[in-house]
Amino acid sequence: MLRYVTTNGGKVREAREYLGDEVRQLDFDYTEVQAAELAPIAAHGAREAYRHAGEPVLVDDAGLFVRGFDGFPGPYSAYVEGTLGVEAVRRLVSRELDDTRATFRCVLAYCDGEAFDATPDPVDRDDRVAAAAAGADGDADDDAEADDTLPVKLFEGVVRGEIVEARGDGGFGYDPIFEHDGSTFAEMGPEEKNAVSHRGRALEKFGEWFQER
Ligand code: ITT
Repeated sequence: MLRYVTTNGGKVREAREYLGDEVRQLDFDYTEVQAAELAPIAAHGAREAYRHAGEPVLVDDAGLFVRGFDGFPGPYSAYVEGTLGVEAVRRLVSRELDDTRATFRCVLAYCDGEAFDATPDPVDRDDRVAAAAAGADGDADDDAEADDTLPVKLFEGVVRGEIVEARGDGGFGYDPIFEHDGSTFAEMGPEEKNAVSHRGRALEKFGEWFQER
């Protein structure tokens, strides 16, 4: 059984549209290492979640990257949603920026403890850098070295859009203020959102690979 590792029920609902009922949520709050990219965070999370669950896991790390803010809030999107809030992000963008373009990104990281062609080096190397940094902070028991040998496969989806005044009441998180092709994600039904969204694109890639596996 595949475990979708997230504390966010909205993500699981979207994943089920692609992967069916075989997917079960694993409500596990893995350590989010500090990194400028989503990939090392997701890879680290997948290894930790697999060690915790002992069965195949899929971690979903996502974020909203505002172009005029050099990608902020990016990997910090959940923290910013919980502190400033979505509406404050919208106001900040409209006050400070002429260019309101943004992208949503989603990285899925799969780990089942078995060997396969892991995602090429850069991601794993970043992960090692993050793990080494955690070790340098004095965490002598850090088992990052053993962890590193666990292959992780990554799948990424990206969608471009604009930050707009909130519209719609579907979806979750930043959906009401993210417009793609004339509609906000919160104005779209789940299928419609999945067909174009960052998560939908990543899930599609994962689904194809997983089926062959
Ligand atoms: P987990 O880490 O437990 O999976 P989370 O909600 O904290 O749950 P992330 O760390 O990936 O998820 O944070 C991503 C942030 O972006 C968070 O504030 C989400 O609400 C938001 N987000 C992610 N995907 C989204 C989507 O499809 N639509 C709107 N907001 C989204």
